[in-house]
Amino acid sequence: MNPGIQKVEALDAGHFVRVEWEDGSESRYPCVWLRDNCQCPHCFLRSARARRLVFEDLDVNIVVKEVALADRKKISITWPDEHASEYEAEWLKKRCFSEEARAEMREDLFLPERQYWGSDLQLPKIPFEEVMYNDESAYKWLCTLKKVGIVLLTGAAARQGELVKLGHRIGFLRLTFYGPTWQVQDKADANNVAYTTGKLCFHTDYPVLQHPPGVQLLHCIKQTAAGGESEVVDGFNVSNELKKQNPQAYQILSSTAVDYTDVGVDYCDFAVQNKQRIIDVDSRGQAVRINYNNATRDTVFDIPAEKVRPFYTALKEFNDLLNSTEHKFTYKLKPGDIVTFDNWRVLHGRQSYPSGSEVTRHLEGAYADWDVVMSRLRLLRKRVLNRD
Ligand code: OGA
Ligand code: NM2
Ligand code: ZN
Ligand code: ZN
Repeated sequence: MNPGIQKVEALDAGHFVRVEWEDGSESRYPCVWLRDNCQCPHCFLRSARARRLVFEDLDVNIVVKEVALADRKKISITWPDEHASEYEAEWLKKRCFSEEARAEMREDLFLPERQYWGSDLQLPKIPFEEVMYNDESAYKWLCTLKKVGIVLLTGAAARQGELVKLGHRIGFLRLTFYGPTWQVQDKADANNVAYTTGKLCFHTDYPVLQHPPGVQLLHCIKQTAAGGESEVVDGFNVSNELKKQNPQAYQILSSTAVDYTDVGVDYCDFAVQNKQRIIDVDSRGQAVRINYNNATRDTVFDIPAEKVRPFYTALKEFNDLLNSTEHKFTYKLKPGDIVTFDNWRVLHGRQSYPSGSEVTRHLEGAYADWDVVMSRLRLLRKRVLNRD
């Protein structure tokens, strides 16, 4: 685990430091980076684990004056102005610039692994109580949420307030115009189609926000006897499929900015507008976020008229794939169930159910941001695996 250093030397007229490890492998560190990341109390504030050095004071052409092996666990550098820096072997090893080392660090920090699924989904389930009181279970919950995109927590009380508790377990919930938590039930003069008894076709929540909520929590408090089934589909899996089957449709959906609108009153009054691509892709063309809610897609559509029908054709292709029996997974929430899912990846829907004078179905919902969820995941991992 703890690597030792065999040899250290300056290379390239002092612009690089080469470290030779005890196992014979080597790492090369650019000197500007080494100077920038000096860990001495003058350059680095330990209590904040942050850089004190201001960029104005960094010479981007700096070279080492002297580099030496302090012992097998540490190197020391003297800079031209006599400033002295020390770097520990383990610290250096983690920050090696090789392709493999960077990939390893990336995986460690961001857990990018995805497990794609379709109608064959084995819906992961964990008891709510375990997640609340056991760190290993909470860690498992968040890892699965990241990798698979959906986890069902079972056995919560069938009353309001459980999501607030879950929010405290993570850190905090995301406040939106619909309130800190919100009640999904049939409402008179509903300010959102979710608050009716109607069918909701596959959607992600809140694409009208510039930064849509990363994680959604839906707690079933009351469930109707007839109808009201839930549906989910892996949006990243379907996007990959669309890219293969219909690259032109994929191109259109990953490049067209769609207008979204949401106007009304709830937590406070609101008039929200935004533009989102339905399939958001990264620089390598991989889908990283689905932004699709047919209900809040604006009547305003800011694209040239001749591009409109091709857009609808592309969206129809995507929507058909979402609904294909091999991709979608259907289940029905029971009182006490809390479904937690990646709202950037998993599209969800519900079947309609009969309306009546009484409330026959009630879910409490809430959102969390991925920043908060991933932060908790890293801290739980540290505690559970006893690392760092
Ligand atoms: C929602 C929603 C699902 C359901 O409120 O956004 O998708 O089962 N609800 O009612
Ligand atoms: N609710 C469920 O995009 C949306 O309007 C999603 C949000 C009302 C909080 C629905
Ligand atoms: Zn320093
Ligand atoms: Zn929804």
